[in-house]
Amino acid sequence: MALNNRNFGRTKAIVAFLLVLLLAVGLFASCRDQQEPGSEQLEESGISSDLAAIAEARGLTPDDVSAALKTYTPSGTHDEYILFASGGHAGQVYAIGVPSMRILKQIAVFTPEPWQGYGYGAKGSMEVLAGGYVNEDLPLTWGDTHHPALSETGGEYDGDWLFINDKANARVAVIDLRDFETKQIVKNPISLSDHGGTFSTPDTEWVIEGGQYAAPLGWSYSSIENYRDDYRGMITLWKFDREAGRIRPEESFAMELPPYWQDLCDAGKLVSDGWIFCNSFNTEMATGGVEKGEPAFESGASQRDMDYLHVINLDRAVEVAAAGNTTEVNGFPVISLDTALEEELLYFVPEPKSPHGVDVTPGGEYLVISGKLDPHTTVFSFEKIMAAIEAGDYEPDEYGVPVLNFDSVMETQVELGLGPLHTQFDDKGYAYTSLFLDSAVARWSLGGPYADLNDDPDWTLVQKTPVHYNVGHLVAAEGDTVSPDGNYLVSMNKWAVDRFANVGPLLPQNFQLIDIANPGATMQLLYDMPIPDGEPHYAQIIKADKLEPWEVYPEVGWDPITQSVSPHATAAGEERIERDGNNVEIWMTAVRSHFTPEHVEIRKGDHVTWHITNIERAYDATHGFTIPAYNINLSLEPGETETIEFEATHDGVFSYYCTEFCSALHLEMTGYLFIEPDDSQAFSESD
Ligand code: RUQ
Ligand code: CUA
Repeated sequence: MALNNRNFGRTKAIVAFLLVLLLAVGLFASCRDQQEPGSEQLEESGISSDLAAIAEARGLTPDDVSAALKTYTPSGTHDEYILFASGGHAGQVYAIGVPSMRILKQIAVFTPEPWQGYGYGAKGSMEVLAGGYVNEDLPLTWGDTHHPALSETGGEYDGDWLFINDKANARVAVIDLRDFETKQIVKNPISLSDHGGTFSTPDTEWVIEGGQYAAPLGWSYSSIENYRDDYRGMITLWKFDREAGRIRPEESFAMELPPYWQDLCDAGKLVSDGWIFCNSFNTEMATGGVEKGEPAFESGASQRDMDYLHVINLDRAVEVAAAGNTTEVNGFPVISLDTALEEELLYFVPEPKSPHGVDVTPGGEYLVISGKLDPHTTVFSFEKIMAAIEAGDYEPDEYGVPVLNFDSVMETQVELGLGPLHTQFDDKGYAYTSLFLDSAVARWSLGGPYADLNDDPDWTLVQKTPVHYNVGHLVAAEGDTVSPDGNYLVSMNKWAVDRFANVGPLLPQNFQLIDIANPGATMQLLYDMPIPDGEPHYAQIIKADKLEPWEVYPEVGWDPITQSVSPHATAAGEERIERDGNNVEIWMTAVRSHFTPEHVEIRKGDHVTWHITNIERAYDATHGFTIPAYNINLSLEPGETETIEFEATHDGVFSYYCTEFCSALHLEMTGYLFIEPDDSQAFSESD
């Protein structure tokens, strides 16, 4: 059979390729430190002169060739990991294969996206987007995505859900990893600004959204003169209902915090499960006004040597909220700062100096915090924090929040370099910290329970690798779980400068893949990947085999928002058009290569409700559907039913057609929408 022949041919090709690989890896391992093109060594060792010639012709060093061998992913083979990366102010999320660094999908989240039919008429997606509006009069068509969080079970990514925040408007989105589509956007009811989100608790009961720029809670107004009294920070805990696949705003709550600018958060895990950690900057409470001769925020917010890590007792906060010990802001339950103090929910730990990331070690024992203006990374001990709380080893700050004694809770400080930001972990007792000002990634060894996992001295910088340039976040494989994998690290660089061909003054971002598998070897830079979109903030990398997305929707007539069969599912032969006064309802099917019906006749002024079912069951047999002039474009994946609703405000003849090249007769997959004038005016005059 043809299939078997093809498989046999492929097996032969793979065997041959592996042989070449083995030879090449062995050869290049022996000349690892050579930086000059390696063709002579290649030929001396008697290996294929073809490969040597290619390397020479392309000017490749042995390191280059080994990087190519480690990342090359032959056609038809799949990546070991999937990276979910924020698309920054493009408002989207990227799914990227690792180690190939091939873009697999851009998932539309806060920004309408026509290929996926997201926000161009499909009713479900329009409602998802509208769910995140601050105000119906001010539709939002973008977001600033920062931190994607995979759902977890027992502290391990489970591959079911993905969450992400919108810093610009303080919103949180829920993406279903069965179909990689956004199902829900919730607007934060008390804040217009967030940053410390999203982070998942170890069993995804709660999705964390920490605030950023303090303001009066509930989107209200107060003059900047009243900053200390009226402006506040916040943290919001969104309850996630796994069965429904939705955040439950009615079971969620927030906590009022002092008007420091809360920054990154992380959930405790294992020994620290049930606690949340968020750092902050601008504990100076600088209020800006450089144009009035006041110190600019950048200097005003950088005066103090210490800012505050917020240590929040989540388990107890949940009880306090459940007991109704809250006040309502914009209809949303908020634990007031007074209540948080009475109930002993909130403590501060001094942290140097204008910190950015807070990262909890895999076992939950330590919190790693880097001060942007301090060359050290500071490690705090959860055990020592608990002991200091127990012993009452603290002094109140201006708002009465207990500030623990720094020396009592600090485990150690490790000098890493300039501008340390974020930290990730591997399976061999190392931490990896991004150094923004150095444009480097530092590998350093952990101590405590991690000490025996490697031979390096505890809490010590081991190695630095330059990256290009201005690294923000970095992400390691399964790096936020209780059992990181190591293997790969991606450095998410804000600047690309000279790394790619010049495409004009707006440059792509640069993701750099780094091999961290071998603790004895230097970290090896493997691949530069341009991201032609918003600034990369955070990402998470999951083992690909944990994801089980559908190939086609489970049944024909599937509504991807409810994830069940739509009441408007239409089978072949059931297509029809019904009129009730000015309301016209259409049930249409799509299959290669026609829509049924092909003529839709309505009148100007009609209200149109139009259901389309893709009745295909074949993998990848997606159809599109567009109506000119009405800003409508759908993507109908196999089995999917979509509904559009619009007012026929303009008459004319509109040829709707399939926007996915689905078949040889794709161009014929079309039809006419006739909108008859209510009088004899033509389309151009019908306004
Ligand atoms: S950010 S580059 Cu997480 Cu929003 Cu640090
Ligand atoms: Cu269906 Cu093209």
